Amino acid sequence: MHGRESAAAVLDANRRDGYTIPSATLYPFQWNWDSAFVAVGLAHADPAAAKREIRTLLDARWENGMVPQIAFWSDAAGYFPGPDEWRVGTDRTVHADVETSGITQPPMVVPAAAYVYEATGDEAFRDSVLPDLEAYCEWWLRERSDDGELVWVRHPWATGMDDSPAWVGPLERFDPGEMTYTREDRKDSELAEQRPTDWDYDRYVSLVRRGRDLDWDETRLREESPFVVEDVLTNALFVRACESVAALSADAGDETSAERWRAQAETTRRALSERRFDDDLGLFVSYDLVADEPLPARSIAGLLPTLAGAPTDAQFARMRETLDEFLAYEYAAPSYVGPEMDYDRYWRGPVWLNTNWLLERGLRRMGAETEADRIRDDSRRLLDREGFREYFNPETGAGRGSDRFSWSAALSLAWAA
Ligand code: 9YW
Repeated sequence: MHGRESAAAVLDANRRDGYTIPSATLYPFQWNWDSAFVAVGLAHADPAAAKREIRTLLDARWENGMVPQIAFWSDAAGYFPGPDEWRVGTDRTVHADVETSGITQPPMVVPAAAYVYEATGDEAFRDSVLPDLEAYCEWWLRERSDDGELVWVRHPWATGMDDSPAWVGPLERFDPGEMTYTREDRKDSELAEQRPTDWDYDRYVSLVRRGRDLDWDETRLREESPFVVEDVLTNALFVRACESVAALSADAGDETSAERWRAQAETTRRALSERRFDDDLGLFVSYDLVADEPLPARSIAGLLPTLAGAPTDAQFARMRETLDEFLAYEYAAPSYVGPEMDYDRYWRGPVWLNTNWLLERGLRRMGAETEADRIRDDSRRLLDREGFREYFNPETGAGRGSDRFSWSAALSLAWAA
């Protein structure tokens, strides 16, 4: 049985001082969008913990507005890549002195904070987080957009879908050279086949070292980084982030701000629809700003602009055919469908519950209730069968990656609600 009590027990065990680590065996610090999904799961079950989760993450926000991918609230000696590798220092954060990584993750924290506010109606919480959420959205536009419409990222880890086949093109373009380091995530040799390859990992580490060599200067990184990508999932969540800041601002009585963020959501939504839909593949595709070309791939990320209400009716009709390919598996929805699909390896095919949760919401927004129900039901079946695993084989349902994974436990609570 993997019911409410066991989900709560996993989250309690993974909880530290005001935040929840993704996995005790693998990721022992605070991760950005992991905390956002944890807060969603806790919004009804333990609202005080949900609010703290978001507040603690925002306490790691940089002065320029970026909310980092990792906040190293506890001693990170021996962890790779830890603060010595990122070399960010503690001067960049605005609320707390904490070491962080030098990249961000998809801005799920903004809609998650709005979700927690809707569940609790706690105006003090709203007023405490809104300035940070707005600063984060400002940062995306100021530092990460060439045109004020779509935003870009500069590391596969920042997409949350590290080894997605969509990133092979840009990663192939550069040679990381001889890389010396020890991977933390493959210490357990049984897991080696379920995690990114060394070819990928060398490039992740090389991009970290390039970032720190440029002292995380966004302007220079935009010019010099070999990986600068407009990721469709990040942009879909950016639309949701802008909509959320608009809703919170309106609720707080700031109609000027609300109007501004509503307009920005509309601008990014339209850009996604007009510029990032691939009619051959029948979904949205990311864009490589260095090579100036699209990155065609049947990644689940390409279905998630539904979250932003981005597809036109004609686009969504075409997407339904592609969606059928994702629903053709025993357990929907695989993270990737295509020639390099690998049922057991990370973001190359396994089902993940956070992307399922997002896809379910996206499909409901588009009125596709039957398909949305299927995603929810398959997620529940996986949880019943295997418990709170990190990801799952889409054909056999077998649990993969680490166990007692926080967002899997948290989202099981959301699905039980
Ligand atoms: C990293 C923590 C993170 C997730 C990502 C997943 C993996 C590696 O683990 O990334 O160091 O960020 O791809 O989505 O947030 O669970």
